[in-house]
Amino acid sequence: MDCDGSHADLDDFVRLYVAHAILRASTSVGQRPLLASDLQPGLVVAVPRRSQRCLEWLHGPEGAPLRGRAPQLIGEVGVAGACVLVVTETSLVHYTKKARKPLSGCANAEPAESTAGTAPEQAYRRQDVDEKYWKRRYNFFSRFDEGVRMDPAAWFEVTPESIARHIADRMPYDRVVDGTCGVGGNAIQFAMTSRHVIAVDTDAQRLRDAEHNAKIYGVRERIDFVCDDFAKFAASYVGPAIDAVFLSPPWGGPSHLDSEHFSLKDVGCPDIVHLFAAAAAVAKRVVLYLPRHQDLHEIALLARRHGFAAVEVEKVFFQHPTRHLKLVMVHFTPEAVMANRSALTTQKSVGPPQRRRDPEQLAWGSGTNLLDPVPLAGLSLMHI
Ligand code: MGP
Repeated sequence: MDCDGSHADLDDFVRLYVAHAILRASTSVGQRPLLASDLQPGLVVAVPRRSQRCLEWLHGPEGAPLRGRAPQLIGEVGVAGACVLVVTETSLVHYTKKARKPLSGCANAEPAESTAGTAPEQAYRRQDVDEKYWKRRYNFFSRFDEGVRMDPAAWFEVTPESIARHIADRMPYDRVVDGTCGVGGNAIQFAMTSRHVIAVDTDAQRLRDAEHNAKIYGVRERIDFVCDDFAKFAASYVGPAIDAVFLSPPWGGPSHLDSEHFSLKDVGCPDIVHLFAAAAAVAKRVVLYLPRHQDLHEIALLARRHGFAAVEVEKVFFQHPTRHLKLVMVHFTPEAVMANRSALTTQKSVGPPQRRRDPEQLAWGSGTNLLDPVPLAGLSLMHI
């Protein structure tokens, strides 16, 4: 299988192995959400069933799932195609505490203007910030005390530095776009491993905060900040090829955990499906940062809609205070079909950034092609 985004061989594989699963799924009654917490590392074939209304929402009223084929409708319910989910687990042991001294590898770090935000409206009063998040401030930014700027949403939205580092380690490409930059937690780490980062956000103030934070980390010059809606940015993009797009959209705040599962439809603005479509149109790799209780059937639908026959669902765990699933990352990449048998479960220690990392050292190990499959570890609806 080549990695040019065409999944013809894998399509055959999927058809061969799951045709009867689709048949059985189409006749089974109802379907529970498919949650990462129910899945062990390995291969899972997701065969989602959805109502016509839901399929239209995901695919548009004309409906074009499965590359031009209409969903098989059984009454009002359609089987919208199968997708291989390569389930991996990463356990992060993170030592992102207060950084002790300036980064040794970032001699060009520009002095940030001052401490904790400088402008009076940016200065934090500890009592204004939820205690739970305040305690985690060095987890969010190990250099917090050097003047890192946050805003009210950033306290619950920003990607903790250890996770942002891990994501960047996995995406050491020439040109990476962070389509939902916020105050820069991810963009800064991408700039440590990629040659060029484009950080997009609709909020000009958040971008200014991100730029300020990037100066603290000494990576300002490797990031272009663009104030725009990501979908518009992607539609009009004319620059050099983008290797990967990272999207960490809003999930609706901390209350997203109140519901049993998270649907991409739970957030009206921005429309996550729309953002994803824009990203998939401009890059062959898209990585989505999603809540731990995301319904993965929707991910299967999205993948099939955009021609990805396989995606990697990475369950990210924190080890402290007890091991718990923090979130899921979904890698829609041609490399997702390359399952490295020995790396489905990874434990990784992540400390504060020392220096810009060498992209050559970071390429994610490629492994066994799914066309030489390992025994299937599980299935959303039934074992095959
Ligand atoms: P969480 O799911 O709200 O759990 O956030 P919490 O309370 O940190 O869980 P605990 O059990 O570990 O205490 C987990 C991580 O998800 C956060 O650190 C953020 O990086 C990210 N996150 C949380 N929210 C609410 C959002 C969001 O709305 N958008 C994005 N992009 N990320 C979020």
